[in-house]
Amino acid sequence: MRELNISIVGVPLDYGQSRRGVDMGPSAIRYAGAVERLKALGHEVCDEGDIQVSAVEKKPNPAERLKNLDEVVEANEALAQKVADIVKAGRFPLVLGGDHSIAIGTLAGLTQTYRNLGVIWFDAHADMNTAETSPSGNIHGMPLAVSMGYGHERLTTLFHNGNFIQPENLIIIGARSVDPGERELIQKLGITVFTMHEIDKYGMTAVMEKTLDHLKERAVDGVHLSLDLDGLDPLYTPGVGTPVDGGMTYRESHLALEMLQEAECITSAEFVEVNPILDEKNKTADVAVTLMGSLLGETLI
Ligand code: Z70
Ligand code: MN
Ligand code: MN
Ligand code: MN
Repeated sequence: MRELNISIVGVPLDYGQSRRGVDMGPSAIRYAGAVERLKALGHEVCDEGDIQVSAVEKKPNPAERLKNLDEVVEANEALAQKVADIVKAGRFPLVLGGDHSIAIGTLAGLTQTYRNLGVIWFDAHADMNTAETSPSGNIHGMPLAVSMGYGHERLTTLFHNGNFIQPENLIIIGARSVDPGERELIQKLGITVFTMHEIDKYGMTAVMEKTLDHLKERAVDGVHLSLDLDGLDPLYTPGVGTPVDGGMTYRESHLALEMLQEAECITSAEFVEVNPILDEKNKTADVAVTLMGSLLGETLI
């Protein structure tokens, strides 16, 4: 097993969507024992605390197409800088959300070093809307489009060197709720998506083998795992803002992350959308921490 120097960064941001509470995700994940679990595996772990998020609770402005754009941009700029510094220090960034809009900052930070980054996106959703296609105005439904250069200028310019994620380097796993505009962009860019259909049909083992083969062919210089807890079935992770039935099981998701561990390819990760207010006894944060264990070296024997 690789022994890593891990830097944990919390992002208590809930402005990328409409339900409050996901800002408490980083606390819930820490409470579930993330640091202790990773240390027990032999990693050196530094909890670098939280990115500061504006605490102003303003009234929603219906004229605003993208909800809380200022707050989301501000937090993501700080996060991008932090992640870039962690990578430059030779450490492994482990980001705790917060809603999925924080992937904009994480990826903007990573791409300051990685020139051909691979991205594995576990999610019930495609998160590939733009301001024009979004049915909700929620920025957490947009980070993948932004990371490839599509979307509001204030979000895409976070990637200030223009080093966007290549569509060929992106793999979505677990999708089952995709909007019409997202489907169009997926087809236009030829994104690899393993929906629940492919997982059911081929099995998770084959899906992960295809994922790993694909990234190898692309000769990526790093692989980021972005894991939205709503990718799992709400039976296992009820504490998410947008639960969608028919998701990955506990066992499938653990198997997937164990296969990533065996391949020793992951260079950064984030766990997002844990909402303790909607959860049952911190179950979703507990699952997030057991998944971190599988990703970062735990074996059954
Ligand atoms: C929808 C939108 C979304 C997460 C919901 C939902 C997006 N496609 N993402 N929950 N994590 O509003 O854009
Ligand atoms: Mn809040
Ligand atoms: Mn998501
Ligand atoms: Mn989602």
